[in-house]
Amino acid sequence: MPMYEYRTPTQSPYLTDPVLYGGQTQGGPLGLPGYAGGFGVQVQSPEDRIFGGSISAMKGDAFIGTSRDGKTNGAEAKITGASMTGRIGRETDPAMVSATGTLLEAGARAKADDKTATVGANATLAEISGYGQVSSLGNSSHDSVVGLGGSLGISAGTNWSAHYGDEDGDGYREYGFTAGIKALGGLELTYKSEDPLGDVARTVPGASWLLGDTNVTHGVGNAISDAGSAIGGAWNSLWGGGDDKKEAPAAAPEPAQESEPDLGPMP
Ligand SMILES: [Ca+2]
Repeated sequence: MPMYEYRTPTQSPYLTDPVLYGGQTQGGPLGLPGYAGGFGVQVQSPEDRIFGGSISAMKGDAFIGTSRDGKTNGAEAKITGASMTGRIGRETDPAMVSATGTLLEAGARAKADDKTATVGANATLAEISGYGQVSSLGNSSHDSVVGLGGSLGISAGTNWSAHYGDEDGDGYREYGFTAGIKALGGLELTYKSEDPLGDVARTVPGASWLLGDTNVTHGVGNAISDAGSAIGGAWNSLWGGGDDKKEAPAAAPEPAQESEPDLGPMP
């Protein structure tokens, strides 16, 4: 990946973005080639800390194809005058709250990585926003996350996301969405669940007791996968794979041998 980067030397565990970068990229879920470039400073705490946050100043980032870190495909352009975020709790903790202050920001995006796909655009002169979520991630095969965000300020925009990542790494993906819209203030709603079909079913009285710990979505997904395999297998045998052709001649002589003893006792 021929990428030019000027990075400020640091011994800190906090992630410091380079002052200037740019060049060709390759990667993401689709393995697309691309270009990325940017400037500015961002200091961000590691995501596994309970108390975290970030500070950005005079920061711009843009990519088309694949992002600089090689994890995202699509396109995004974003410029931030100044931004500061504080966070208590992590993504997989039972509760997480964050607060952000932003001055002069504009951005647009249509992108997807292995966990989330997002389209949206926003422009901000000055804004304060907050977000809170409760999560049962890491407890069962049908965990869910519900989040609510609000903002107030001279800003406008909308962002829509689809979620399909496995944040708690238990083998069950969390499917869901984030919908956000704002004009001089706004709201953002997040819902993610390892079992969205089961969540709907569990609203029926008594269904929760019947279903117990069953993940309905995973079962339906497996059924679709099994049906796909069966169709694939039938398709292969119709067109005769190498193994099927060997079996057919071996099976054919059997009825002929069986018919001879039948004819014997007749006369
Ligand atoms: Ca999961």
